[in-house]
Amino acid sequence: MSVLLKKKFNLKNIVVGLTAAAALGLASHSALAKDVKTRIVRFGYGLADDSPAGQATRYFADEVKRLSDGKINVKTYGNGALGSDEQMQNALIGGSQEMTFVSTAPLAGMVKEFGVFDLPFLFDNDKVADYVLDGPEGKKLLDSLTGKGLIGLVYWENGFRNITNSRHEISKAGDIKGIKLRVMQNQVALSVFNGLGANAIPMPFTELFTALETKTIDGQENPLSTIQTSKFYEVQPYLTISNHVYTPFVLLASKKWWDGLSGDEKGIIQTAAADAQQFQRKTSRDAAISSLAYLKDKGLKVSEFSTAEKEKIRDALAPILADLTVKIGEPTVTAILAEAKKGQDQK
Ligand code: TK8
Repeated sequence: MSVLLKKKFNLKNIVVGLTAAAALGLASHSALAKDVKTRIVRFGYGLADDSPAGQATRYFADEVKRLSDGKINVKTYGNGALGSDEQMQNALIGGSQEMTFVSTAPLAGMVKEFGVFDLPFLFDNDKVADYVLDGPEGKKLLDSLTGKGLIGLVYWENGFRNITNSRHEISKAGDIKGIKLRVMQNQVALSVFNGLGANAIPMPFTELFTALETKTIDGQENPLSTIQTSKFYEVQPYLTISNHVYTPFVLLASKKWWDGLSGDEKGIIQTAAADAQQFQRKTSRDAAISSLAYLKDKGLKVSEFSTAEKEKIRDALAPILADLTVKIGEPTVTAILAEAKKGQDQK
């Protein structure tokens, strides 16, 4: 072999070696994993393990493990094993749990402005939701949690909500009248559904399946993937595609815990959180489609609110909107609506 050929050969080897290292993420994590201790992170959540957000939690855990050279071990506990959203929020504040994702609705008990997301028909589609949440107003809300002992890392997606019940078909806004409907625990959700004539009952998600099964309540509302993975379809024969509210999830860390992390460790958690956000949103959106097919296949009677019925809902809520705006905080409602409008105009 000539010297020239030999050189080429060696160079090729080096290039192959470097590519392999990059593919394994070696280049990136050695840079990130400078000041990293061996740690266990307890990550609890309310949904089922196979829900899109449950899958994303394991994706997040794997990313953290990879970026920390196996030093940070995120242990995941699904199905509300560590408690309801509210209980976990409090556990994070107290420092007895490190991480969770919760719906924005129960966060409104702490920062009332999060109630804005329980206003019906705020976002027209998921692109608008992403635009608003990832923009300055979404960030402002996340930052408002710091003073309460929580670090709001990023938004994940719970999704557009749809109504199920065991009483009768709901195809018109008026059909909601008298339905004992479980709602998420805040004033806005409660007022909205009572405003539509339901008998709204606030209840933690962890108690929901049993309450539906025993017919303590008639119905509930959640994204299709939750109706599938939390098995509500087993006890709820009627489904209404209403898409009335888009609920975000907030990926949270305990501030008590966070303040004790090194900069490198915080960087690892933030990088993994952002990567998992991409995965989670895609998984959630794919699931919304596959879950509808699944639920139809299970024999649910599916109805849909027409545009005219959605208009009726808007009209029915008009008289309480001013009061709700005060409850949430007028500047936030105005700012989020303006952002949603901008997001809508963005092509
Ligand atoms: C899961 C809840 C759930 C939410 C609800 O813990 O409470 O209905 O939609 O996803 O956060």
